[in-house]
Amino acid sequence: ALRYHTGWERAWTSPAPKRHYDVIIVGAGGHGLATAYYLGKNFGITNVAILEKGWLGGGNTGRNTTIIRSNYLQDPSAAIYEKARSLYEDMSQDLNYNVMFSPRGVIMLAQTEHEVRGYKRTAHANALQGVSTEWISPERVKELVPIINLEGPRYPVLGGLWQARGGTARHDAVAWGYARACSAMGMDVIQKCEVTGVRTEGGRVVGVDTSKGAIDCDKIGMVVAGNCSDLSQMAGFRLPVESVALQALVSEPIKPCMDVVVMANTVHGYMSQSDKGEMVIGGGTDGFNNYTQRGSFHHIEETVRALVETFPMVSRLKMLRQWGGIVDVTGDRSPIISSTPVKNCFVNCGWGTGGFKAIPGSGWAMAQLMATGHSPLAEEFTMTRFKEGKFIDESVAAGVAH
Ligand code: FAD
Ligand code: PYC
Repeated sequence: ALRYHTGWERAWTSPAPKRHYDVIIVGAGGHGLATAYYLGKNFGITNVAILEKGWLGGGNTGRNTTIIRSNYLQDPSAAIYEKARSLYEDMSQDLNYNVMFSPRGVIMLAQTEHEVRGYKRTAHANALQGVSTEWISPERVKELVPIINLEGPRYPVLGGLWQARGGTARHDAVAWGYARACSAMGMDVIQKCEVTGVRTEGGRVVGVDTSKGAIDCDKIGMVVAGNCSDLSQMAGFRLPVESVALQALVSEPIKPCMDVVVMANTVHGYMSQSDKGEMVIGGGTDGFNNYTQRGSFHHIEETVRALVETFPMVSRLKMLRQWGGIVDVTGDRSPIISSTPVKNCFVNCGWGTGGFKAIPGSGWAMAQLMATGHSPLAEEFTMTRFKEGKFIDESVAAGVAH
């Protein structure tokens, strides 16, 4: 069908690297591209290269299950995730690129008394933070999700935390939309360009070594998710982050049967239906650190078992594809958006299992931090908080078992 479709205009250019840039962003995932975009849009900084070792969006950004919500507990988290969620609302217009944001609503099921208390507490916190969420009864859950089994052989559904303006977006389109906009501002998006070294002089960053040669720069932003420990080691400091595989799978496409996103964190599985009709399913992280973009097999069985319990119709579905990504997990399950011990070297990582929803807010804050040295949205997310004991504990809101 595409036979006669030749001569398409490229959405972004693929130039050879220049000798020098004002800013180098390492990693062309959603967070790196959004950082570059807001550097240009909000601060007029466009002499920027975004260096990507593989293909654009080929990391976790292109591997995630696209859930967007801002129902976190702590104030700094609610602020940045809600900023992100609100930027998703008009991202398609802003980028003039359809990212298919679908605010269809997200339910986090409560299946133990402990979860009931936890989610009611989150709903109260969200009310104070100006984030619109509500506690809903099992009957309301059933109205929203007719295919659900409220009884559950192990855990009955006792209610849920509902965010009506949460939802999903097309993950690749988010990366492609930002890349096109960056390229249109004159930035260089350079793929197949692996950063292999970070050069410093007198404690400040001066450039990077790459598979396409050395490139000088005034500032560098490391935005490489599961590879952040490697990058920080190149620059001479360590990050309190562990890298671990998280996986997902999709079923064969079926007729529309569920028009909200459901997360069942006690039995541990979550599910939504894609526009193609596939049921998009995910579970917990591997229990050991690794760099395989695959995930352990026993997790598939555990995840599907949890979903069969919650949605009995899943037992009759065939699964089509399974894949994994390497997520970068911190001790308090909150991200790091921070300056580092190396001057003019900044890091954005630690989004773990939940950074897709944060992409625009994170890019907004990181660009502000890199351009001005300070960002109100990022100020609590320093890498020094782990030494100072100022944790931002989001282990419940993360929703995915680590
Ligand atoms: P990435 O998209 O991984 O981008 C980093 C880039 O850096 C990569 O492209 C990589 O190739 C590049 N890179 C690495 N090292 C180098 C180097 N040396 N030189 C040059 N480039 C380099 N989040 C949600 O909010 N909702 C979800 O539903 C959700 N589901 C998930 C499901 C799965 C299976 C997985 C794996 C993750 C999920 N996440 C979810 C988490 C989310 O995907 C990530 O937090 C987010 O995509 C991170 O984006 P990023 O831009 O930081 O990283
Ligand atoms: O952060 O909402 C989330 C999420 C769901 C699945 C993986 N992460």
